[in-house]
Amino acid sequence: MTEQERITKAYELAKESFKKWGVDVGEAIKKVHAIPISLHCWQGDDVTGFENPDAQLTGGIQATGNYPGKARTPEELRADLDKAMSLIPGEMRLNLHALYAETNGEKVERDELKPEHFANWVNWAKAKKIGLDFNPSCFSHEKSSDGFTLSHQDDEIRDFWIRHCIASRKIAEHFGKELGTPAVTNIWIPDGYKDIPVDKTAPRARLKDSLDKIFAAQIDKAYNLDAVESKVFGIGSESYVVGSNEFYMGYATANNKLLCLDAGHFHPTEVISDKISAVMQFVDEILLHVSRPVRWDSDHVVILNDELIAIAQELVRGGYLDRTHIGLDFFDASINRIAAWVIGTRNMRKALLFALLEPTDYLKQLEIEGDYTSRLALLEEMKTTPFAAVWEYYLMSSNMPVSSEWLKEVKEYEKDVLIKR
Ligand code: RNT
Ligand code: ZN
Repeated sequence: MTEQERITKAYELAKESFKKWGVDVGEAIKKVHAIPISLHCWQGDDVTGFENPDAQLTGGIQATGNYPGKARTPEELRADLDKAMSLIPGEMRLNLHALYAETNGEKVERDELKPEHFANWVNWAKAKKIGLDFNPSCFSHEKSSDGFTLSHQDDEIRDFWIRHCIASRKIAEHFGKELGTPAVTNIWIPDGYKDIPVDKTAPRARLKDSLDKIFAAQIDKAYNLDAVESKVFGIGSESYVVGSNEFYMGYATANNKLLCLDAGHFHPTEVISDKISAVMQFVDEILLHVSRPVRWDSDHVVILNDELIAIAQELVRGGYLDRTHIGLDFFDASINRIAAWVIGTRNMRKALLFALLEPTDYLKQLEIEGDYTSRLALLEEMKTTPFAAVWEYYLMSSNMPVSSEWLKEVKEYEKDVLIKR
C-alpha cells in the first residue's frame, strides 16, 4: 500500500466515525484551511530585527538558547519564512515588528519610519498573496532603557514613542492598501516598576493620554485595525505593569479598539480560553497572541495541549472566528527556529480542526436539556475519534508533507543553509 492509499483509506474510515456524530468532515477541512493565522516574524531571529545587529533584547522579554543558524538579514529571514510557510497548510499572514525595517544601512529613528522602509516586505507579501500585520517596537532602544515608553514621565521621551506609534499606524495603513486586507497594528509596551510604586495612577493616566494621541487620526478599518495588549508582569516589572488587563479592557471597550489576549500574560492559573466569551460581549474584535507560558511568560513553542484546544473550541463554539485575528507569539532560540514555527503553527491549525470536528450543536442541545452525563461522555468520546487520519488527509490534500516528513526537509535546510551562516 502506498502512503497515499493508506492516508486515503484511513480518512474514509474516519469520515464514517465522525458521521456517526453528525459531523461533516469535508466541511471542517474547507473551513480550517481558510482561517488566517499570522506568523510572527520574530521567532526567526530571537526578536533581534535589523536596526542594529548587536541589539540587546530588552523590555522584560527573553529569548533563551543559542541554536545555530538564526537569520541575520532580511533576505535570510524571508528565506526562512518561505521555508516554514511551505510546510504549514492553510491561509497565512505575516506579523512584522517595526524593528524589521530595511533602511539600507542608513540610521532611521523609529519615529521617522515610513512605508518605504518596508517595501521589500510588501513586495514579498504580494508575491505570496498574504496579508501583513504590524507592531510598533517599544523596547530594545535607549529611550526605553529605564523601562518606560508611552507612560514616561519625561514628555520628550513619551512624545518620541507616541510619534513611533503614529508612524507605525501609517505603515500598517499602507500595508492594508497595498495588500487589500487590513493590517492589525498591535501596541504592546513594557512599562512598569520592579518594585512597588507609590503612584500607580500617574503612569496610567499618561498611557491613556498617549493612546488618545496615537489614535486621534482616523484610519479606515479596511486598511488598519488597532489592538492593545495587556500584561500582568515582565522581567523587571514584577510589581506593577502600567498596561494591565483592566486598563486595556477599559480602553478597548471605551474606544472601540481590538483587545489582544496573550496566553502568557495572566496569572498562571488563568487561561485566555475562558476570557474570550467574556470580552466578546464588549469589544467587536480581538487579537490573540497564542503562546505557551511555562511557569512564567516564557513564550515556549505552542503545543497541542488542553489550553490550545480550549482556545480553538471557544472560537468555534462561540462563532467568534470572524471576529478574531489569530496571531502567534513565541520565540525559542534553543531549537531549530524554522521547526519552531512549523510545530507551533501546525498545532494552532490542528487545534482549530479538532474544534471544527466537534458536534457542537448536538452538545449544546444536550446541555440545554440538562443531560450533563451525555455531554461529558460525548466530549470524552470525541477525544479518541480518529482525528489524526483527518489531519493527515488534510495535509496531503493541501500538498504538505505529512507526519515527520516535514522535519526531514527542515533538517536538510539546516544542513544546506542554516549551518553555513
Ligand atoms: C511581550 C508581548 C509582545 C511581544 C512581541 C515581540 O510580552 O507578548 O507581544 O512578545 O511583540
Ligand atoms: Zn504578545
